[in-house]
Amino acid sequence: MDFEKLTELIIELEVDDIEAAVKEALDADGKDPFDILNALTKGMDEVGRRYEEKEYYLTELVLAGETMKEAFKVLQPALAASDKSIDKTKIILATVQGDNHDIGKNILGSLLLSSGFEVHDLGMDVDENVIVEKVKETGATIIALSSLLTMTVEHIKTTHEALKSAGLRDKVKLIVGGAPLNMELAKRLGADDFADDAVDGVRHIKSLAGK
Ligand code: B12
Repeated sequence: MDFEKLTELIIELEVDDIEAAVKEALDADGKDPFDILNALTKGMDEVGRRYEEKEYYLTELVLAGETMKEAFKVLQPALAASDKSIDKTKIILATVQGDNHDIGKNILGSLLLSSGFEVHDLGMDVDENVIVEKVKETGATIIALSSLLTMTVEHIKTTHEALKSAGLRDKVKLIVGGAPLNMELAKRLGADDFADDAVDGVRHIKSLAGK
């Protein structure tokens, strides 16, 4: 199992074959899990490029996320067991309270994982106090919130305020995304940043993390 093949499997969205391929690379070939991660990330970069060039659409982006998730099932334990450390910027990911849309959030989550971030996904309909507690528990420095409903964007503000009350607001960067938002509204609600889609979101988050 060579690295090009792993990159290719991601680009070709081979969701059914990727897990076995990563396993083979780890077990039979004894490959370094970090080199495998690099090969997979290279594939995701290409998927992102194709999406931006409109060669791939949302369906492909979703499938690429699923393919990465399958790969991570076997890769994650190997990465954790390895003594090398990668940059583990911690990110809390959630869909705001009252909102049960999570497809976009999940795509962002899988792209962040494949970029080597430590992702704490709290799911959908998440109360701001749960987010505050998770920041305390993990020491996360970035919070990425998704809101798809006009009705729920207010919860970005309540999260911003809850962080402020807890004395944590200046310790974290808050980035938001979702169709009803734009940079201006995001800033008005107290967020630090906004991105239109998940690919751009990863780019913004890398910059917020100082990478
Ligand atoms: C699928 C869907 C659902 C599914 C959600 C399933 C799930 N597990 O997510 C179900 C059926 C549950 C649902 C329910 C409802 N929905 Co709905 N839903 C949609 C739909 C069709 C697609 C959303 C989606 O997944 N898009 C694909 C993903 C990939 O795109 P995305 O979420 O926008 O994410 C991208 C970017 O926004 C960005 N992004 C997203 N989050 C983040 C976060 C960060 C930090 C960053 C950087 C980027 C980022 O990156 C993503 C990928 O590039 C949209 C219409 C549409 N075309 O958007 C309506 C839509 C969002 N729904 C809507 C409505 C009204 C509802 C309901 C209220 C309907 C009802 N009357 O019951 C309920 C609300 C339930 C609730 N409490 O949340 C409206 C919202 C209108 C508004 N502006 O408020 C929409 C726009 C449909 C419409 N035109 O009316 N819905």
